[in-house]
Amino acid sequence: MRKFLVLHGPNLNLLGSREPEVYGRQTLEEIDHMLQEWAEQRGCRVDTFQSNSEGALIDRIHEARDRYDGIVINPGAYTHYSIALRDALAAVPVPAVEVHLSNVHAREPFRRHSVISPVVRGVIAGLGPVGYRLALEALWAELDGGGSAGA
Ligand code: CA2
Repeated sequence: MRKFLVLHGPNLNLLGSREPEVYGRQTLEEIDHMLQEWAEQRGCRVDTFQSNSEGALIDRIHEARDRYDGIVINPGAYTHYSIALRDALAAVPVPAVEVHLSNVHAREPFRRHSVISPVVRGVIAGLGPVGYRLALEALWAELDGGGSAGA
């Protein structure tokens, strides 16, 4: 059975409670539920994990080696500066997709730069919660031999 790991970074546990104009009204629990429904339809497993701690996210990435077929990660604000998270993703040979709920390119200039993007298969930003599902679909297609546009 195919297995995917979805990682949610810092502050994403607050979803639904504040800044709905930026991040929407869905709670993280509702997003995770939507991903479980996707997993049921596909007959695969999706494990979800949220942490406000860089180290906890890195530990889960390390543990993903040989355990998961793909990783979907919204690194939250770590996107913009965590070399440690980037190194973990680069070190583990599991394909990963970076997801952002908001369109980071239409916001403050500091959000336009991601230190994570160079080490993942692709990036989805600005499409809200559906971005997570699209990321899983992309990883699924790659496992089916769909390949990716990158090198
Ligand atoms: O758009 C995204 O998904 C982000 O990764 C979200 C991060 C932000 O730092 C990135 O630049 C873009 C922040 C997540 C904070 O989530 C909140 C949710 C509700 C209320 C307050 C914060």
